[in-house]
Amino acid sequence: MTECFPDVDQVKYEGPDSKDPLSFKYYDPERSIGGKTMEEHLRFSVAYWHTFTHDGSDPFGSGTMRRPWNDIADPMERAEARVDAAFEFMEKLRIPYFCFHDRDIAPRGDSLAETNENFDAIVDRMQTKMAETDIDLLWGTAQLFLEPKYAHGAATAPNADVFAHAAAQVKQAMDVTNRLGGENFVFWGGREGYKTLLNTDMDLELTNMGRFLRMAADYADDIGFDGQLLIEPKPKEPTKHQYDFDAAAVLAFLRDHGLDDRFNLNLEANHATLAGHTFQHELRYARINDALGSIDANQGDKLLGWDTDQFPTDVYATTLAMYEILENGGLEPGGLNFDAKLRRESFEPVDLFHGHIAGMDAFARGLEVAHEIRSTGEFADVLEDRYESYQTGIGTDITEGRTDLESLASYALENEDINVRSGRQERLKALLNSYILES
Ligand code: XUL
Ligand code: CO
Repeated sequence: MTECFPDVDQVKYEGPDSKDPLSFKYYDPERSIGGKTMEEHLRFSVAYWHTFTHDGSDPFGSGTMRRPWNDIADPMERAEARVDAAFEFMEKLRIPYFCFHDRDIAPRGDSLAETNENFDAIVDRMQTKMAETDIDLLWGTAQLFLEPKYAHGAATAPNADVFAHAAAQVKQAMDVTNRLGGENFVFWGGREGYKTLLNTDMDLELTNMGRFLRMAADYADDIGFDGQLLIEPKPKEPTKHQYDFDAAAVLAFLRDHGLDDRFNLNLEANHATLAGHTFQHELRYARINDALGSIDANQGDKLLGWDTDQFPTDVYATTLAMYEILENGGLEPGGLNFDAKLRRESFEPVDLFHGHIAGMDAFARGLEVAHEIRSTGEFADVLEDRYESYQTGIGTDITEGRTDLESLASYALENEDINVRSGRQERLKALLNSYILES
């Protein structure tokens, strides 16, 4: 078959001085940092839906993306051509992973049985391509939000037939993910939320979501799927209030339903900002709760309040994200999936390369800087100093559980000469800048 990207050769590392826009300036897959190669640290993945399926349409205009493989009239032939385009693209960028929703890769049929057949046939083609290349599946997921039947949700829908249909879809998507050796399976609660509480039985909906996830985890065990199960938080869009609001809300939900041992979190940068958090906040919250599973890498726009899913280019943010990932001991079996799409004005196929190269370089540079910050230990020392009072005396009495309000009140009466120190925020931000700009 003819190439889909004939004007692009293998993209290689050429270093920061290269003037070739189709080269990596910072991402050098082979380079070792702290005992692992960049490729092993970063575990980059392409999002099939944004990169190969999305046409660039928005609520104000139709598709703009020039995608030769999507011009084929027959839906199955189009889906096959898309697989070929995807593998050519990933090989040219040397991206080791991809992620998909069941409905991104194959067309719906006239019945669920026919849809499942289409899905299996396209998966066969993917399986062949995966065997011929070094490309693996980071995660699969079921698309439980596009069809009209999911207007009120899937697992939290008011209609039990919808709940059953969603279960059938998850079963099939999990079978396929398992067949392809997928390393994770993701649940993003597309329409699991509400628009108005006036028509919503929140208690039943949340309990049903717990039941649904329990059945999914049991099914994963039944079929011997040993990948990681992940929930992806998002506070709003498409619903006004999504149940999986943020990392804290999802962890509370999982604990409430006894599911916290089975699920970790897939955290997305733009979802964090929609929730009013930094990406670093979400990563930190998950990390300290041993629940940081994987990442959907992108960024929002400070001037727009929605999920713009832009390619991540903010090195400040990627540095802080990589700091959390390194502190977490890495992401494996998770990875760094570019859940990012081109602006609809960037419609040429080559823009797909520019977007991914920009994101890969931003994370590679973030990795370098974060590693340097950890090696010098300057920021770790700041924390140690700041919390020093918990290392001795009354501090260890508190942390080791030897105090109560009465003993603390007696202590406070005798110790009113309290030494409160400056937080030195501005100094620390300048220090971080010096690592980003100079290390
Ligand atoms: C939606 C989103 C999804 C999930 C997978 O905002 O991020 O694409 O990543 O369903
Ligand atoms: Co996502």
